[in-house]
Amino acid sequence: MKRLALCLAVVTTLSGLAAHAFATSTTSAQSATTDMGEMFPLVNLINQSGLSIPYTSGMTDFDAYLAGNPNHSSSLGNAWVSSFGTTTGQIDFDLGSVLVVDRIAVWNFSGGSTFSTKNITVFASQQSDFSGAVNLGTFKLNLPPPLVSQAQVISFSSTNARFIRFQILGNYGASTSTALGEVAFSTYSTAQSPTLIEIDIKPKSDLNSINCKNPKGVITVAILTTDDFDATTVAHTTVSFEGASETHVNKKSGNPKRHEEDVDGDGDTDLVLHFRLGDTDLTCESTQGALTGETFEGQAIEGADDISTVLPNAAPALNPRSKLATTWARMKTQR
Ligand SMILES: [Ca+2]
Ligand SMILES: [Ca+2]
Ligand SMILES: [Ca+2]
Repeated sequence: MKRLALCLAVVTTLSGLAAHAFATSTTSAQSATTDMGEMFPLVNLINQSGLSIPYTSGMTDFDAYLAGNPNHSSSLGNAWVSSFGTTTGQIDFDLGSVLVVDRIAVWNFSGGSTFSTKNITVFASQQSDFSGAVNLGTFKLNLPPPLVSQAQVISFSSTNARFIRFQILGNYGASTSTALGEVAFSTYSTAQSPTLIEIDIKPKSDLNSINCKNPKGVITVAILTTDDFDATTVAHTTVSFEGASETHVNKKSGNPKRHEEDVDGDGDTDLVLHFRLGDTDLTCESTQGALTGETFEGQAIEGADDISTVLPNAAPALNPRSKLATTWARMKTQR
């Protein structure tokens, strides 16, 4: 168990580095809705209207784009302005698919006006009804100078989200309307950063010994539920263990069977899978088995555990003069 923890720690560090090594994209929401009305249309927030430099949504590097210092014009025709008399409420952005979001660039309304948005609380969810939403924090948007607004970047812990909500708490004093210029998201694909999960090869055994010469042998591997991860969210049909998929299939449908059980007896349900050695890429030299897959939400998962391969029929280490050793030697010559 200690070695497993160490191994996971190393993987975590590498993946942590990777998270900063690859670029994030500048992404526009595909659509947006608001309960605050539209004196000037909401689409002006997500269509790059009024930006001094265009970007290609989902492609342009976020940091490189902002380094070019793109600003937003003060023209009302490039902004969203809420209905007369409504100054607080919410805007929901739909990114079109679940992505990892780590920052948001906001260009406030820059008319030198009390319309400009002041405080917002930002929520992220994978569901359009914002069930299970994560509160990313409350942020104060700066009051831009009269002519143009610069991007203000809101940062938070990376989160998997398709929907982002701005809960608008107030503006810079106008009692008539609230306004914003443009919003763009810093995103990357969830496929680039698998969630590290804990697996247990041969549950109830710490040795995890595998007869590496028996291709028909079935290896049981459990995906454990922990404080951070619910194994029952894993789509078992997507799971691959060293290149093999679940060997127990429904004879009628041919679909892999799903087996949930509390294998470690800690009171929560784990997911148990079975792989035929001959279907895997494991060899007698292997020292570790790795498992990959996806949750029902499409989040990639990854975990590994140590194994010790054993050769079948290896002569037991016996005193060569013992009766058992003699019998063993005779049996071997007879085969
Ligand atoms: Ca705009
Ligand atoms: Ca084990
Ligand atoms: Ca359990």
